[in-house]
Formats: sequence, C-alpha cells, structure tokens
Amino acid sequence: MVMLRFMTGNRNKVREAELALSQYGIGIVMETGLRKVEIQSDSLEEIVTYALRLNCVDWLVVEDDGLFIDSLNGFPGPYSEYVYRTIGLRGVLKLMQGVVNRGAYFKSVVGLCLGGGVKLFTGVVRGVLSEEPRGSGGFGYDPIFIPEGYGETFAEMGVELKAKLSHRSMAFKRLASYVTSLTGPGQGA
Ligand code: ITT
Repeated sequence: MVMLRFMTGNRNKVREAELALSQYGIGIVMETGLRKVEIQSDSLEEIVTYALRLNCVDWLVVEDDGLFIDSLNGFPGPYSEYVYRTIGLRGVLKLMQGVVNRGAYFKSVVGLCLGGGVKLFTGVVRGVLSEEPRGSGGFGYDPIFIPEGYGETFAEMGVELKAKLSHRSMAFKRLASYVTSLTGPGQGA
C-alpha cells in the first residue's frame, strides 16, 4: 500500500486527508522528522513547491491553504494563518460588518514529491461567511465558513461530512486518482 508522509504540524489536516484517501487504499502518516519551511508568497503553489524542494523524497506531501474572501479581493488568502493568529475570527468578521456580499472560498494546494519532481493538486470549495462563529468542530476558520448548498458551518458538521465537501478532500482525491493511475488501485508502489 502507498503510504504518504504528510509534512505538517496540524493533526486535523492529517485526519481529514486520511478520510479523503481511505476509499483509494492510500495511507497517510504525519511526518514529524522534517521541518516545513514556509516562504512568504502570494501563491500557495509557490509556498508548497518551495517547502517540498528542500526535502524531495518520494511520497512526501505538503499542503497549504487559504481562505479567499470575495469582497476583500481575496484577503487573507496565503496569509490566512497569520491573520488567524493576529486578528482571529472576530477580527475577520469585523472587517465584514455590513458587507452584503459574504462569498468566500477555501483553496488547498497539495504537493507530492515523486521521482525528484513535485506534482501539485488543487481543491476549492465555495461558500459564505456566517455572521457569528458557530460550532466547535474542525479548526481555523471552520466556525465562520458555510459551504455552498448547506446551512451549517464546517465547525457544526461532523468531520466526515466536512471531509466529503472540503477543498482539502478535493485536492487529496485528485492526488489519489493520480497515484492510482501510476500504481493501480490499492497497490503499493
Ligand atoms: P501546516 O503545518 O501544514 O502549515 P497550518 O495549520 O499552518 O498547517 P496552513 O498554513 O496551510 O495550515 O493554513 C492556513 C490557514 O488556513 C490556517 O490559519 C488554518 O487554520 C486555515 N485553514 C486551513 N485549512 C482550513 C480548513 O479546512 N478549515 C478552516 N481553516 C483552515
């Protein structure tokens, strides 16, 4: 069985990736022995590619995400982690006070190292920002993001449903299809 090594400090990401990959017979473990170097860039693709090129060993995976808010021209995007740590959910909602267009999307870029090269996979989920943080599940911006077609925030729905709908799930499923096309379903490399 293919076993991916996910270079991340975020266990929630590993759990969600695991759920997305389970139907493909691809495993994933948290890689704690390598340090993820994050450059500052307006491009998630660049951040992921740089982090992987420093340690490009087979089956190593890195993911970077951002929340892109329509009425703020895509802010905070690749700076989502910094904004979360500084002004937090309350600060973001304050920026959105009185704003009618609450549309936003999450984007995930997952990079895979294989044969010395980096392959990228992208996932996007559109939705709207809630007026107030709601729910206790998930992490990060989950309490204020309501995916399109649903009434609950990601933090209100269980991890299984989030894993079906999310940007992360879409990117990891695309990776899984690629890996399956190389190795065959559920087989090792
Ligand atoms: P790494 O160690 O993998 O970098 P991280 O938690 O720092 O993990 P990112 O830099 O990729 O993750 O994420 C940028 C920000 O976006 C960060 O503040 C997260 O909380 C938030 N974020 C990412 N995915 C999310 C999701 O599925 N739901 C809610 N917030 C998310």
